Amino acid sequence: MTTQDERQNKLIRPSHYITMDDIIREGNPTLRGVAERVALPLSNEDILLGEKMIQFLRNSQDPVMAEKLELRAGVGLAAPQLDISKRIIALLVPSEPKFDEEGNEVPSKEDYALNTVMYNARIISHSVEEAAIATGEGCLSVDREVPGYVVRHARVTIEYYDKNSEKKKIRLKGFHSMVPQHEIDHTDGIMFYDRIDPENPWKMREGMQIID
Ligand code: SB7
Ligand code: NI
Repeated sequence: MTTQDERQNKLIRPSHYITMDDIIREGNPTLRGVAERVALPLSNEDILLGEKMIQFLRNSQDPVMAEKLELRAGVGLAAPQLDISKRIIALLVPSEPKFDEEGNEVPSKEDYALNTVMYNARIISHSVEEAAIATGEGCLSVDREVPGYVVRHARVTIEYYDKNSEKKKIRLKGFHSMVPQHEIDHTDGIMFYDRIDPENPWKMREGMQIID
């Protein structure tokens, strides 16, 4: 038996890199629980866990590190996926690739549209308009493909606390709003496929924006 604190202490050891072995898979009841808000101001343990989660995402997007550690690429991670039932999410979304006059990609490493750990994040308002990613979604806790539009809000305003325990508000649209919605869902025990129409997974809904 290990307690949540013991698991968290293992994850935040200086020498530890989060890998796929630390990520729990569907079937584990923690993924279906509603996670607890974290205490404010943040504890050092919760700050360090956020840093480890961002480091995991950075490694997962680095071809060399990803191969070495056998990581699946990810743009987001939620603490419940680490069997830590706390409202902590990490987001690392690369910027749109830029191109020069000849159409060649301008390499812009370490350039992120979203690079944040959010504590106690909640959607305080959202559009009536819905949106879905054209190709559907996947999840690091789901080792199979589940096809279909994952119906979400097109635009959201999120309130959260940052790593300095400061209250922040951010408005997001497009793909940038899909990732935190996927992660906030994890803190509420919701899986992406809960938002796919079981009758007709690729059914186009009235007014739904398709993000490609
Ligand atoms: C597609 C992928 C993600 C979010 C939104 C659209 C993140 C996948 C990685 N995760 O499983 C994080 O929970
Ligand atoms: Ni996920």
